[in-house]
Amino acid sequence: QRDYDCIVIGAGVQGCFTAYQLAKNNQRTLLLEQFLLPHSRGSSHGQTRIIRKAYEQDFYTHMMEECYQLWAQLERETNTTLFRRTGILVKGPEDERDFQLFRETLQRNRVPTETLTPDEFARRLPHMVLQTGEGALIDTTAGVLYADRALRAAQSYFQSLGGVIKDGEKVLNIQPGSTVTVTTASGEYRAKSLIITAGPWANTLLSHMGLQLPLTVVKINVCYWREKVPGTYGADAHCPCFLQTASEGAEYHIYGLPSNEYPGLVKICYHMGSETEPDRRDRQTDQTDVRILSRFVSIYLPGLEPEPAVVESCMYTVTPDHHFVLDRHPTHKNIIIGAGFSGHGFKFGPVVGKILCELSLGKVPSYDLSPFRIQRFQTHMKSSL
Ligand code: PYC
Repeated sequence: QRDYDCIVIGAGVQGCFTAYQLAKNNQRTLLLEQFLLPHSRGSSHGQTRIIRKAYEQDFYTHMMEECYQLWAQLERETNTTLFRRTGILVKGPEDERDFQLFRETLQRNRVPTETLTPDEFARRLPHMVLQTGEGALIDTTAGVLYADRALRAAQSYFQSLGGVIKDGEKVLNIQPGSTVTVTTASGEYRAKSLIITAGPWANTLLSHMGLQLPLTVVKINVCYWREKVPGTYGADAHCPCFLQTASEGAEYHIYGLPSNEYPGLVKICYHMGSETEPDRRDRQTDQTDVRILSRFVSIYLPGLEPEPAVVESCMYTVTPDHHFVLDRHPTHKNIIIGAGFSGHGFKFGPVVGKILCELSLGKVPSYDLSPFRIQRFQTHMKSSL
């Protein structure tokens, strides 16, 4: 079959959930992926991600309300466990704006939160360090998402609704128009609308339509740290996920998850990396993020060896303000763009899919999309708007 209602390019988490939503809306949908599935070349691979309501901006906390419901819905539809509740510890210099923003958003939105005094912290989290002047909060709604399992679940449910996935098909050309034509090495496909959810390859695809967004692709060293005593930081030992706000020596956040996928190893990442080209990710060998993490681990997590035991790679596609792009192409209104998830988009997959589906069907979106509009970049991209 060559003719569809909608084609989605990119089968990462955002593309899979978009295709799933389109199929639920009775759209004949093709999901195209350049690599054979599953793969670890983009931004959606790996076994786990964090889900949390703790955010610096209300609009993300609001979107998370529905995200939790939609994750649970996919669990029921596919009879799969996708979420484990662990809570997330948010900690950092109490007088700094960054920490205060989290506290205020949690309070304003009445997210179930615990505030830990230094004594409570020492009792509850004896293997973590709270320095003088640091605050500590636990968003008790947070937890771990089983990421690769979630992608498989969304894909299989999409296929069970008649959706078509073609992997190993790189897009060579896009011809906009009232019918959009997408050319791959295997031929041409046509659809009434196109949705681009291509992660680090967003600008490569948008170049076919004369658009370039101010996106920076960075390589993230995903580091796993060995516990000196196995289980110390395990989910079974009630260790929460954690988020260290910007602190001395770390301009960006540091995130950690309790040991889970690799027994005895704790996943901790720095929320920024060094710029890379998506097809040359492994040529980027900068280790600045690993050095920042080593210092963090030796100060704050004394029960871990201070050098990573395993380092995997991932890419973030970062916008100047770290907010997503969820919008129509400025001139081709039947081309919808989901991009720039800036390393914090995975948990939003179900709601992003719903929004991109709504845009493609010409429905009024369920959320105020002003933080996510392309127009906000006008000063960055005068030439291509
Ligand atoms: O947004 O929760 C998050 C996150 C964790 C690791 C990277 N981003």
